[in-house]
Amino acid sequence: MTLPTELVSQLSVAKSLVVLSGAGLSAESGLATFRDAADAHWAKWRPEDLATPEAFASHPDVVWRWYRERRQAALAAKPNPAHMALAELERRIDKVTIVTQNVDGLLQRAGVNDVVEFHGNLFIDRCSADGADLAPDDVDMTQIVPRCRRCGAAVRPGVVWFGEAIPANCIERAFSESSTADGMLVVGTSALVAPANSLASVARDAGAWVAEINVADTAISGSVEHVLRGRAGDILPQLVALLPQGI
Ligand code: BV8
Repeated sequence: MTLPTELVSQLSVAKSLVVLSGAGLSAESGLATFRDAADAHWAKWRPEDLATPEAFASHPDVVWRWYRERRQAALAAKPNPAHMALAELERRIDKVTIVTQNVDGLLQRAGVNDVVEFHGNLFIDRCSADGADLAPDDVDMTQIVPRCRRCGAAVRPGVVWFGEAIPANCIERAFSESSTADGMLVVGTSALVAPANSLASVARDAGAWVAEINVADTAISGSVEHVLRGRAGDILPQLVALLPQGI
């Protein structure tokens, strides 16, 4: 697709950029999204059946089957050209804050150094009793519901479930960087989950330009400056390639 020359100019002179990403960023790595396809997670299950503390309390084995499946899929997946392009942007622009709703770790594997994991990380094992993140030696993975070797409590994945608070440091960084950035790229998110879905309006209200990269319309398409309709793995590398050398 032909990218707007204004966006290329804005990105070329940006001193600070925020990227908000969602499951669509990892779709080309083969990882299922949540809401936008026939094989999406929430097409098969209801969020409240799997991604809530109540679900974990009532059927931790079902929840863990889902997270073990997702851990395996994420480990087998590879960063795609969109992840690599974001790592290149981080190298080229003075200040880049990548806020992701994804929990798959693919941005870090693509070489991105500073990732704000707004919804946590799939690979963290957390004691459900005291909330401590556990080292592998402290986790008994032999049962479908892993146990904390220190206290025997059930172990949970270190992700943020519906009804749980976003980690305070992630909230603080994401909102403060969004309110001061020159621009924001919103990549591969349906923008349906709060409070992540308010970051684009925070940036826009503070005077930043906002560009959305998505294969389909979303809840925020009507309120961003640039709508780039296409796959992240195609558009992001193209955008990076158009930046002048030396930035
Ligand atoms: C909180 C767990 C308060 C981790 C997830 C009623 C109205 C409004 C809000 C609420 C409400 N009731 C409750 C709420 C709040 C709730 C919420 O927003 N609910 C929604 C569903 C209505 N939010 C919360 O509960 C949050 N916490 O508010 O706390 C609080 C404060 C203090 C104290 C206590 C509590 C917590 C939200 C986190 C929930 N956890 N997942 C995991 O297992 O992964 S959310 C889940 O959705 C994932 O994390 C995912 O990242 C996130 C967002 O989805 P997307 O990433 O956007 O994925 P989706 O499939 O939807 O879209 C994919 C997009 O990609 C599509 O647009 C598609 O077109 C596009 N695409 C596809 N392929 C490509 C592509 N784009 C580009 N290229 C491609 N190739």
